[in-house]
Amino acid sequence: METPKIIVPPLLFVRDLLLGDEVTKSNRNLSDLKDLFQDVKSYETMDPETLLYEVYSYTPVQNDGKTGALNFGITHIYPGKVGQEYFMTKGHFHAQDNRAEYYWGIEGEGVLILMDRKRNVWGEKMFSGSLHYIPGGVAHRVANTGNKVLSFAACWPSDAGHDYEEIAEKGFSARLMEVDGIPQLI
Ligand code: PAN
Ligand code: ZN
Repeated sequence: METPKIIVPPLLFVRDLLLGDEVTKSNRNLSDLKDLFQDVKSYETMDPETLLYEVYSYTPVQNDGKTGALNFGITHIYPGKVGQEYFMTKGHFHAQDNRAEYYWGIEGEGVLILMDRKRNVWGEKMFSGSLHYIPGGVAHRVANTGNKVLSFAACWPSDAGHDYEEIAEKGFSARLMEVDGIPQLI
């Protein structure tokens, strides 16, 4: 047996930041969500380089068919709208349909938009401390309904994979729009 040691973990989760040498970051601009917003005229008046969200991820095991590992990520969605539709993530099903996920709110305000395979849609409010269990077979997208950054964390199986195609083709069957100042799924 080796001498037992106590180490500083290689990952830090401080407020809305995920820090560590193996943390990767990806950005999504307005141009990455082309055709996902309803109001095409408003979309075309906006700078395609507008930053919508950034994702910090820790993926200790790559998706090489191994099961049992977990990924962790933090997403920051900036406030804003395209027409009356709130800035949101692309949204996806998991490629392995029975893989579930947890999301939890860190700061800011938003709505987690969920859609099952029968295209039934529902939403859950997100705020600091909200915890969301996303079952397998349920597509998930988050919209920022506030006027500051919405941050949330996520934990999902490393072999879940992301299937963006169905959402790119058919979208969700409801959109989160501001109507008379109130977020509504329509
Ligand atoms: C999250 C999402 C992240 C960005 O880590 O990937 O919030 O959303 P999109 O992937 O829909 O652009 C997750 O759900 N992982 O499975
Ligand atoms: Zn997911």
